[in-house]
Amino acid sequence: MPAYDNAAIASALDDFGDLLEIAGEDRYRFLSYHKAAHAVRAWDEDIMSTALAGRLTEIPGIGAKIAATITSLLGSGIFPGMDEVTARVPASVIELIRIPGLGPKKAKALFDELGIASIDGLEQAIAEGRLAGLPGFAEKTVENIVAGIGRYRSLSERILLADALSLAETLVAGLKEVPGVEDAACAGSIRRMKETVGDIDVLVSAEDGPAVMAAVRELPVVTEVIASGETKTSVMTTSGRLADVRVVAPDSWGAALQYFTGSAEHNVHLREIAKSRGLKINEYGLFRVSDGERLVSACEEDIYTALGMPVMPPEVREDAGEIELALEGRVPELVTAGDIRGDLHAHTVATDGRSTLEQNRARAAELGYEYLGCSDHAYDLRMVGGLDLAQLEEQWARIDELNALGDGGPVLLKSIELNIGDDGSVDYPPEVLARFDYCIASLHHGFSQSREQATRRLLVAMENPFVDIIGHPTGRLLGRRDPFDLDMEAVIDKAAETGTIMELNAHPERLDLNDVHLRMARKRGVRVAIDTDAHEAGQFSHIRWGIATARRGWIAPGDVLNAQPLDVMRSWLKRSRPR
Ligand code: DGT
Ligand code: CA
Ligand code: CA
Ligand code: ZN
Repeated sequence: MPAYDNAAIASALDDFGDLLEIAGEDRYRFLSYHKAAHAVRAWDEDIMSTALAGRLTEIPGIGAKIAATITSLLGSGIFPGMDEVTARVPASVIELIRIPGLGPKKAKALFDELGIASIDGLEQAIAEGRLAGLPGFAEKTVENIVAGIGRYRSLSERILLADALSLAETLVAGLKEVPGVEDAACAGSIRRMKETVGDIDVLVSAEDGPAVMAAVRELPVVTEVIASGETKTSVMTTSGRLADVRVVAPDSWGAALQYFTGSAEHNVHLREIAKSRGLKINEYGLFRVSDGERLVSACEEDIYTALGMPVMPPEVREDAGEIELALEGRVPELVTAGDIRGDLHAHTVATDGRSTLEQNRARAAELGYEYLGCSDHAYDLRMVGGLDLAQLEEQWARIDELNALGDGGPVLLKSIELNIGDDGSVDYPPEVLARFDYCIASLHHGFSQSREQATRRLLVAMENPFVDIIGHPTGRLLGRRDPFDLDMEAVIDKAAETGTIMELNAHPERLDLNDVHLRMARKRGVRVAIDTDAHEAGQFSHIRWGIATARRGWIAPGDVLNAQPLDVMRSWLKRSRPR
C-alpha cells in the first residue's frame, strides 16, 4: 500500500500545482492545488482515515475533483492527469523549483526559453553562458542560483551519524536552556541511530511555540533561517547541516516524539494496527475513532501500551519485524555499551597506527576493559609497514612483558589483521598463524572484482582454521567507496558452518556489517565482534557507533565475542575447538 500521509499528499499536490504553472495553465487552476495542499497540511486527522470515511470534501478548500485525486493517490499511488501534464512539461523540472531562489516563474522561463528541464541541464546552460540576456536572469540572480544549486546538492547528501549527532546534541542542549522549554530531544533517523542521516530532527516541548521558534532563530549554531513558522523552523547550522526544529505542546510530547522518531515505515505499520482497533494515531495523540476522544498523548511509552505492545528501543523501529514481536509482548534483547569487555581490533605505531601499544593499553584500562587485542597489519600490506616475523617476535615479547606487570591492566592478546589474497590465502604459514591468540582476516584489495571472485576469496579464508574473525566484511566506506560485490547469503552461511566470527567494524565511516547483514547473521547463529579498528587510542570511543549499529541489527550480548569474559571469549575461537 502506498505510504501516503497528510504531508506526502500535500507535497504531491504542491508539485502538481507547480507543474501546471510551468505548463502555462491559468492561475486559478494551479493555485487551487496549492490551496488544497495547504488545507491538507492543516487538517488534523489522518488523511487516510478521512478518505476511508468518505469525508475528504469536508476539508476546507477540497472539492470533488481534488478529493478524487487524493483517493487515487492513497489507493494506487496514481496522480490522475499527471501524464497529460508531463507530456507538456517533464516532471524533472520540479527539481528546479527545489533550488533556493528559483520559483515556478523562473523555472517556467528557463524551460520555455531554453528548454532546461533539470538541475544538470541548468548547470550546463550556466557554464555555457546561455542565460546571459534572458529577462529576469541578471548576473547577480545567476550567481544566486549557482549558490542555490550548491546548497541544494549538499543538502541532498546524507551525513554520517557521527557528524550529525554532535550537532544535534548541541542543538538540544541549547534548546533546553531556552526559558519556557520543558523538554527537548533528537527525533528522526538520529534518534534511531541510523548510520547516515538525511537531516537533523529536533523536538521541543513548550507551551509558547512562537517564543521557542524565535529563540531557535537566534541560537549560536544557526547560520541561516531557511523557513520559520509557529511550530517548525528549518535552519542551516555552522556545520553546514540542515536541521528541523519542531515545537509541540507538552500534552502531546509523547505522541510527537513517537511520530517524528519514525521510521515512516514503522509508523505506517502502527497506523494500520491502530485502525484495525478503531483507533487513530498521529503526532497529536492516539484517538478513539468512534467519538474522537484523545486517549493518550503525553508519554511515548503510553502510546505503545495503548496499542497493546511494549515500547521498543528507537534503533529497531524500522518495521523489520519489531512490531510483530512487540505484539507478542516481547522486545529484542539488545547489546549495550556496558556489555563490552574488550576491543579485539587495534593498530599501533608498529604499522599505520599513531599510538603505541602502551598508549592503547592505558586507554583500554581507563575504559575498564578486561582484554585488548593488538592486531596490526600483516606482512602483505607492506605499504603500511605490515609486520615480518622478526617484528612480530619483538611485539610478542613486549606483550609478554606488559602482561607480566600485574598492574591490573587489560590482558593484551597477540593478534594480526591478515590480508586475504586473490585465492583466499593469507600472509603467513600455519606455524606462524598458530602462535597468535586469534587472527582477523580482511579484504584490502580487488574492489572491482566480480561477485564470484570476491565471494570465493572470503569463503576460502573462512575455511582457514586459523582465521577466527573476518574484518570489515564488505569493505564499504560510507559516501566514499562501495562495498565489495558479495553474495552475503553465502558468506553468512559459510560463517555459520565454519564458526567464523563476523566483525562489526565500529568506525563511523564503515559500520560494516550493517544492520541488515547483522540480522541475517543473528538469524543463522553467526557471532559478531564489535571492534573499533582504532588507529589511535582516542578511537576506542568509536565503539559507540558499533553498539548503535549492533542494536539496529538486533544483536544481543550473547551474540558478541567481546561481550564475553576472557575464557569464554577464547572458547569461541576456532583454535580452542577440538579438530
Ligand atoms: P532521514 O532524515 O532521511 O535520515 O530520515 P528520517 O527518518 O529522519 O526522516 P524525516 O526527517 O523525513 O522525518 C522524520 C520522521 O518524521 C520520520 O522518521 C517519520 C516522521 N515523518 C515525517 N514525514 C513523514 C511522512 O510523510 N510520512 C510518515 N509516515 N512519517 C513521516
Ligand atoms: Ca531526519
Ligand atoms: Ca526532517
Ligand atoms: Zn584494521
